[in-house]
Amino acid sequence: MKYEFLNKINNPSDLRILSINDLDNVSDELRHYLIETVSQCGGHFGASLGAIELTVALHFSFDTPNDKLIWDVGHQCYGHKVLTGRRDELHTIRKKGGLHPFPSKEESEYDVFGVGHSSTSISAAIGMAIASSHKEENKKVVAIIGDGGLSAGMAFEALNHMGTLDKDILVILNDNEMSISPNVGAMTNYLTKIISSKAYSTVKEGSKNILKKVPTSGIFLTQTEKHIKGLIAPGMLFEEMGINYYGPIDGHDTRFLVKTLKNLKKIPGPKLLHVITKKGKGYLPAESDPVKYHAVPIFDREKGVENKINQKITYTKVFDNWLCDIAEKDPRIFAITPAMREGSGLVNFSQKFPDRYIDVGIAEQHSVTLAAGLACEGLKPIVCIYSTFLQRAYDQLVHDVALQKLDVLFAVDRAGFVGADGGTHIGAYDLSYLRCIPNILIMAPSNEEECKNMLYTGYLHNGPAVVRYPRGEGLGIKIENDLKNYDIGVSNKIRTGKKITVLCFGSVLDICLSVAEELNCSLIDMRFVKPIDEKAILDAAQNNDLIVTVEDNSVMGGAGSAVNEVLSKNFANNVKIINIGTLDKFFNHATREQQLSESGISKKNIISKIKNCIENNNLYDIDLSSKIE
Ligand SMILES: Cc1ncc(C[n+]2csc(CCOP(=O)(O)OP(=O)(O)O)c2C)c(N)n1
Repeated sequence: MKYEFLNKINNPSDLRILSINDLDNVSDELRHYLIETVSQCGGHFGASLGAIELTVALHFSFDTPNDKLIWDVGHQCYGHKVLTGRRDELHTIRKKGGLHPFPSKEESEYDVFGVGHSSTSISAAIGMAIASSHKEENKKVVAIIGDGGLSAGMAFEALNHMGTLDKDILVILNDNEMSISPNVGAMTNYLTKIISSKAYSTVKEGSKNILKKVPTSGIFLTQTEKHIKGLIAPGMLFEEMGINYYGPIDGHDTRFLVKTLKNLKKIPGPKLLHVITKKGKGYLPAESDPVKYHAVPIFDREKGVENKINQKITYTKVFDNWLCDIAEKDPRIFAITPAMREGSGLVNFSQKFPDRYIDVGIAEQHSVTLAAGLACEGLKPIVCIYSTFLQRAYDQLVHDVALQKLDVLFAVDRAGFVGADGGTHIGAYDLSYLRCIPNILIMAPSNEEECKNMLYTGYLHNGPAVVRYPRGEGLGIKIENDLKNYDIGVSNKIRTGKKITVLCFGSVLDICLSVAEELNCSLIDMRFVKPIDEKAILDAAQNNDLIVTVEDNSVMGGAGSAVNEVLSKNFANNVKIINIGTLDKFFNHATREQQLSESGISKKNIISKIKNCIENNNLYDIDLSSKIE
């Protein structure tokens, strides 16, 4: 396709000089461009395709970046990136040094709020609207949130606040009836009712006429508003909260979207425009399988995304298999997900045990306290959650689960570096934020067999237990049929060497092993972060000159810090210690390997640190030079 219009749009003002009659062409070209580019570079896909007309209409109707567009999650912002000067870089998205996966303040003045985690947009918009009014700037503020994003507590909290304000805020509810998987919850049912009611089809036509009549005077506006409201009784839920509800309207009709937005600009106060879109719009395979096309690898446009055959089993799959097996035997098991059925490996469980599968929507806080309630009644809840999203439920973890010593197992996926999703999704803090909570058992498997056994150990343990494992494939080792209940707080010595002991926490074992073999040092797979194997640490301190701790969690407060605490508590200050882990900075998108290496979690860096330590401290007469690159 020749991008006759798109090639001339280097920023939204180039779009705004076009005629409204050209906007359909712009949308068509933008859609084609996204399909062409993302099929060659991979990335989030379906949500951006569904939001194309909306994106074009928003930048056409508002004075961006002076007016603020705040995208929720930000996975639907590829079209926005293209229209705001990043067209030619789109193919670099999610790669090291390339465009950020989501809107990022450091990348563009059009990305007015950094995102990645969902349901923040309305709160941020309220903050900006209050600031705009305080500074008498009269900026328009628009939050664009999906029906999935709306299922989170934060979004409800923000609406609750917004309805009491006289601030000029527009929330666009981009409703495609999908989260990553089909959306859930009473609000979703309510929205579906609005869409499927007769009101939608009549309003679709009827509101066109109404909006044409919207006058500029406040008094008449109120009458018009009333007229619209009268037609669309279902939106009364928002109305009752003090938020003017408009819609539902067709989110793929660019011209009508523009007319509506331009009219809504004239209406003061908090407003919500309900826009109906189709996820994956314009690429048939994505329309018919939006779950698969939520995010895609590189694919052939003719054939679509082909199913990947993994050589090695992923940690997520280890969890999936273990969970289905154990649930077969134990009817008390419930699996809870905050809207991450696919990512957390729960598709099989949800099909085999639908009565014991709970998708709460994007509601991490609720998922944890819900589990606490189930545990109070003697059931065995398993909260299946990404490390980065567990951050949302911290107080629930402390106050509702740990304090009451409730029997909840946390299967924490995507711990450590996660690669292309970037800084917003890094799971490098969980060991630090979990370790300080009393009553909690924390395990970090170094391979897939250990992962299975730790899940089992956590399941048998009576109290809160966490197994945190990384994104992606394990080491490719054989997974035994039998389940082992590990001795709590006992490590596993992998290798005996001389003068140096490497203490490995979790999935960085292969790196640790290569270091230990190269330098002939001892290597311990610590297995438990809490309770930590104090005996093994003190033995290592007594018999070595140097201890090296390695983990894919923040050095600050992480597992290495736990080792330091054991040493200082026992006055074992004869031994030098090097803590390797993620650095005190946010990491951008890159491959997981690149992120590990950037943080110095690599064979080369660890060996060089060991060498420096030996030299600087005159530790002993050892010639490592021949072995160090
Ligand atoms: C706090 C949080 N939990 C989970 C996710 C993972 N996630 C990314 S997109 C998404 C679905 C969002 O659905 P919706 O807002 O309706 O947008 P759509 O993809 O349907 O356009 C989820 C659950 C997230 N980004 N943030």
